[in-house]
Formats: sequence, C-alpha cells, structure tokens
Amino acid sequence: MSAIPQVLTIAGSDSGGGAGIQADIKTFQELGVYSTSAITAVTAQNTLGVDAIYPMAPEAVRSQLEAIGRDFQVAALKTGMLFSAEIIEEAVRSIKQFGWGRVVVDPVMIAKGGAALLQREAAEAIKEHLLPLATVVTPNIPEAEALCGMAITDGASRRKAAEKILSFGAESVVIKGGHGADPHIAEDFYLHCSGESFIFRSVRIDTTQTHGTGCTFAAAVAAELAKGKAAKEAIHVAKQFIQAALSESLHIGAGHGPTNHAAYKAGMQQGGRRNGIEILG
Ligand code: PXL
Repeated sequence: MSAIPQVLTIAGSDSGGGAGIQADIKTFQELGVYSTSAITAVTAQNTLGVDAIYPMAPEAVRSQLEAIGRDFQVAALKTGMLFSAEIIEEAVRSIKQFGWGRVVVDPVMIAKGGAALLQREAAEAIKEHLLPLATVVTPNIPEAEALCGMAITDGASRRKAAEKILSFGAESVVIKGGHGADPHIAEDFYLHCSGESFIFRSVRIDTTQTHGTGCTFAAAVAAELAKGKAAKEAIHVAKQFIQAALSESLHIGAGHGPTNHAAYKAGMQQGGRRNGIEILG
C-alpha cells in the first residue's frame, strides 16, 4: 500500500488559481498528501471578481466521485463550493456509499465580491444532509451566522452559534475569526461535541491578499487529518499554514490577490519560524 495519504476535494474551479480546487490541490501538495478532486462548478474569475459560474451536472459530479471511490483510499476529504442541493446530495451519497471518514465541510456561500457560490435553498441541504457527516465544519463568521440564523457579536454568541452548528450533527466546528471586529487579533474558536473547546489566537495580518483563505485553511485541516492528526492539531497546523500564506503575499492581480501556498513549507525548511499562535484552553 502507498505510504502517502490520499485526500479528496469536492469543490469548484477558480480560473484565477487562488481559491477552490486550485487552492486545495496546492495546499495538499505542500502538506505532502496525494490529491484527488471532483469538480462541482467552473467559475470564470480573477482577483477582481467572479464573471460567471457554470455548475456541473449532478451526474458529472457523481461520476467523478464514483471513479475516485472505486480506485482510491480516501483518508480524508474536504468540501468547498457545492452550489446546489442536487450536488450536495451527490457528495452525501458518495460519502455514505464509500464510507469516507474525516470529512471537513467548508460551508462556502458567497465570494468576496458578493457572487453566490451556493444557491439560497441549498444551505438547508448542507445543514440537514452534510453536517451530520462532518468531522470538522469551518465557517467564517458570516457563514456561521447564516447557518444558525443568529448574530455573532461576542464570545458568548460565538459559543452559542458553535453549539447550534453541532446540534445539526457535526462532530466539531471551528468558527474562523478573519471577519472579527478586533483590528489586531484574529481568533478561531473550536468546539467539539464532547464539550472540549479551544481558542487559536494570532495577530491579524493587514493585507488585501486574502482570496482563497477559507479554502486553503480547510484543505490544510483535511491534509493533517489524513495523516492521522487529531482535529486540534490539524487546526493548529492549518492556522500556521494560513498565517504563513497571508504573511508572504505574492501580489498577483489587481484585486484581492491569492495567498502564498508555498510560504509554510518554505518556512519549515528554513528551520520553522515561530508564528505566534496561542492556544487557549
Ligand atoms: O473562497 C470561497 C470560494 C470557493 N470556491 C471557489 C471560489 C471561492 C471564492 O471565490 O471561487 C471556486
């Protein structure tokens, strides 16, 4: 048997290369896992915005997933842009059919410029059918608010929102702090269904080069879970990965540029820089 863990991303293509499938595959490669992919939609976009979205036929998604399931040992998977309830159903069907575990659900809803990457009615399908299969759900604050129908304004409402997301059947959730109000600090809040919780705290990096941040973070969590790490350690690595990717921007394109997927590994090869992530129990 191959020693390299095999990982799957079920997500959309970003022609600009910073988010979606492209971000996932780069992240998997950097973290030393083998990447398979099932494409749910093709987007025409660059760093300035999304021009068009071409969803795949649900049968095309099923066909990709069945081809992967018949031949690969999927140690972990991540879902990103799923677009429609029909495509969500295909992802759910294959996860059950092949018994895939270590499922990271990034509940992608809206692109930075406002383009809808998930149809309105499909959010219900995520809650009802996909979250019960999730090992880790990785919403940002607006996505967490949309999933639970409540505002997150402080630590108490953030915990309540996390509890509500777990009530849909997910094993754990990390509500990412990138959209938080504090100008200096970004905090990710992790809650497991056992009641265990952690805050991952870091300095906020002041940059507009943030396209694909969520995809990259969730892909890094999936890669580390595939290697056998527990969720807490996988999230810690993912936070370090994204912190490095944001710190060393590539400055590509005229808008919200991509993050630098190579920065984390390059830093590790130079002896591992300290990147100041505190874990508060
Ligand atoms: O970052 C969310 C996201 C996910 N997937 C695709 C995207 C985007 C954001 O633009 O284009 C394909």
